[in-house]
Amino acid sequence: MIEKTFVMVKPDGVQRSLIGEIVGRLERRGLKPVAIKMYRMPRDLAERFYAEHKGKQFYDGLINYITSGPVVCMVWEGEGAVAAVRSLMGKTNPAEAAPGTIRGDTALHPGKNVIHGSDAPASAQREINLLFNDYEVIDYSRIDAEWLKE
Ligand code: D4T
Repeated sequence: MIEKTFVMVKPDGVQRSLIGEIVGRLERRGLKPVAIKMYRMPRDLAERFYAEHKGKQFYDGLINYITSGPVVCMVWEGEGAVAAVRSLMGKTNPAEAAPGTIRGDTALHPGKNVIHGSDAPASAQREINLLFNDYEVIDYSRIDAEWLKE
């Protein structure tokens, strides 16, 4: 099924010049970008974004980190896009992420793990709605569409 998923290059990814690397890997997989913007997350939005983690031991650090600098917010579309991005990202703890994954190749610590990607279609929709207006998510077809499906 064609899905949309929310992807964010976190502040460490921006500071470490990994935006191009990450966008390149998603493009190469065959996913299509339908929204991209650089953004500085205000604290109240970060708290809504990570509401499910409130009360956990890493929560305060997580909110400080995600608001500490610009992030790149994106929506990517494609067949099974949610799972495709999760597999490209690798495990949350980069120490356990497989080599070849974004985290496995670029990160060392779960508190600085470079990228976020939605974990299910429902959370993707929630996150897209938090970060984008309808008119910022573009509906278009790309010339390679026929070559990405059977
Ligand atoms: P995100 O949501 O950032 O894509 O990460 P994941 O989906 O892979 O992981 P998550 O929701 O379980 O965790 C959210 C966020 O919290 C940070 N974190 C997590 C941390 O700093 N220490 C920890 O022990 C855990 C579990 C990393 C990602």
